[in-house]
Amino acid sequence: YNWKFVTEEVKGQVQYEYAQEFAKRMKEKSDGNVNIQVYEFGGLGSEVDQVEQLQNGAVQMAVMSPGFTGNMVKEGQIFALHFLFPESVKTTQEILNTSEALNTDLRNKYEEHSITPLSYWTEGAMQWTSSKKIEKPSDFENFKMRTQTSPLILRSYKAYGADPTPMSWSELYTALDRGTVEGEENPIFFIGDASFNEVQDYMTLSSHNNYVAMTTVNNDWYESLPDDIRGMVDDTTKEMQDWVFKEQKQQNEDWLKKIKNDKENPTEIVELTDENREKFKQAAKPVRDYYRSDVSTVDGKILDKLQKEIDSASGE
Ligand code: 6CS
Repeated sequence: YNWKFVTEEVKGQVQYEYAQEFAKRMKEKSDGNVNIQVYEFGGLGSEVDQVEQLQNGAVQMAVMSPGFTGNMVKEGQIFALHFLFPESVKTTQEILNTSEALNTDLRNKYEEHSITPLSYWTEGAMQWTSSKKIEKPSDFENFKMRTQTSPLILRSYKAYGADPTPMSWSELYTALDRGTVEGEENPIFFIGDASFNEVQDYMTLSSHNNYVAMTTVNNDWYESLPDDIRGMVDDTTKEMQDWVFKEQKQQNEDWLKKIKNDKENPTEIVELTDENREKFKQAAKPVRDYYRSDVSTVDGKILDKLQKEIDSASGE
């Protein structure tokens, strides 16, 4: 077997390292019969192009961010809602592992488009970087924010008064440098590894959302695999949940230190006060109603179910 596995990140970054480890484990399990070629981001086009390549079977496997599928799988925009998942990355990962709303209901929605999400995992809490200080919602007034392409992500920033622009991350460093956009959101490891801190002055430790990625496969291809091989894929996907949790944790911790100690490109770290965090939460709430009324195609049932799962996991 020769499979192609595409990621949205480059060597050293979490998604790429995940795919390499996945490939290594599959090769071992299959006594060398499964060879997975892992592709770094860039060679096969934009993140949105990669979604199409998985759908048409040009690649069999992909790490995909729901932030790039929102125009198609509307329900997947659940991950665009700020302050929905708990602040604890660990609890968030546990919910992603066990949630029926995501692993059954949302999976079905993706399968209607030939995409099977085998797992959901976090790459860490997201933070804001910016060229001016962001510490309360009004600081976002007319702020030019780069986002991924899902409309609900844009809406989340409009709720703070910002002026969001969707863009591939391949164009982001230059856009920040030139001031085409003034800020962006990402987990800390990504901010550091993509050097966004070089062209930004502030990093607000907002943890307003967790970055979620999916391990996806082309549905027809996956269904046509022999049972034993498909079983190996499923087992490996399960094992990798712990592996990737540790990987993102380590990378995010290391990069926070590096960014703090970078004398050449100093970044002011901004902490949110409880009061301002509450203001952001209040401003983000109407976006949840909007998801229920206008985005969701099943009357918000997936969100309702997920909300219950989140409440019980966070002990509420
Ligand atoms: O900001 C982005 O679009 C990119 N961020 C991460 C953490 N992974 C890939 C994605 O395309």
